[in-house]
Amino acid sequence: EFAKGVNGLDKIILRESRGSSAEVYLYGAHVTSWKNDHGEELLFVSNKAIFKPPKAIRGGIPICFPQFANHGPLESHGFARNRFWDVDNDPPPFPTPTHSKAYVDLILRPSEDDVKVWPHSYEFRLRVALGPGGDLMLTSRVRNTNSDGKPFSFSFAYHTYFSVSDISEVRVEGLETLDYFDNLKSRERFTEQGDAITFESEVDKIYLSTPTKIAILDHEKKRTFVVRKDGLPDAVVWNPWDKKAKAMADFGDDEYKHMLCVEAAAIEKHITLKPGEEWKGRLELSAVPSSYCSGQ
Ligand code: TA6
Repeated sequence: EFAKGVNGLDKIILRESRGSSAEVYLYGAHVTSWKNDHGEELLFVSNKAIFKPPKAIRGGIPICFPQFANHGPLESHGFARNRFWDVDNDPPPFPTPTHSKAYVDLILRPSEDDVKVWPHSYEFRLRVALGPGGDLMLTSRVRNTNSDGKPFSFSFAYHTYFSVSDISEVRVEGLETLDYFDNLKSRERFTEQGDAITFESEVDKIYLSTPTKIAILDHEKKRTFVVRKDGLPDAVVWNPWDKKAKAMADFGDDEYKHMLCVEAAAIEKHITLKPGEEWKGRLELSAVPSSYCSGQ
């Protein structure tokens, strides 16, 4: 169903029969809400988020494309997150059907101005779907439609902001012993040691070639988020902590305690598409009550 969001921006509300829901803004194809069947919000959106172009919405699931962060000449995280997408009424079929009635298809094509900063022709299709159990599924399909025979390369991330009760009680499992780039140490390459990842200061790391499943355990809420990804080898973990929080105009000073970004991404190895080729990147999120033996 269509609705008006903050500042009159168009959004689409998805509702699943058991009660879960999600909201997607056409601005950025940005998921700003994902609620379980108890109506509890599972994504973090800042109280100070600015819902006004060209600023990207702080929270939810920004789409980083065709560039991650400032790893290139484009604006931070590329431009997909601050463009107006269209509803795609007739998307090409998926090889496997979406087992859901609650979904929407969006499409982004380059404008004349976009071509000046990134001189390529493409179709970027995003399907956002709610599964019967309330899982949130995002499928991105990027096709090279260049008519000049040229390939293009890009990096990508689903920059997901999870809502957590207390960051100091959170741990992330599935990234132990992996190599990562530390953005706080001039992107040096390190290897993670020891146990699950916990948080006591700013973190901004790109884990490389990760497993397809990562878990975020929120002890206080007794909730585990399970992130499943496909076509996205890397995973970014980010929490700005207190100093960086204060430096961001669209983020509350204490909000870092209640969020964690775990981002399914393709960063280290860029994706290259020849004309006519298509890439697919899938993210599946579920939120389950933690049992005593979770993580074992
Ligand atoms: O994904 C982590 C990161 O690249 C951080 O370095 C951080 O600054 C953040 O994303 C947010 O970027 P933004 O452009 O949305 O302020």
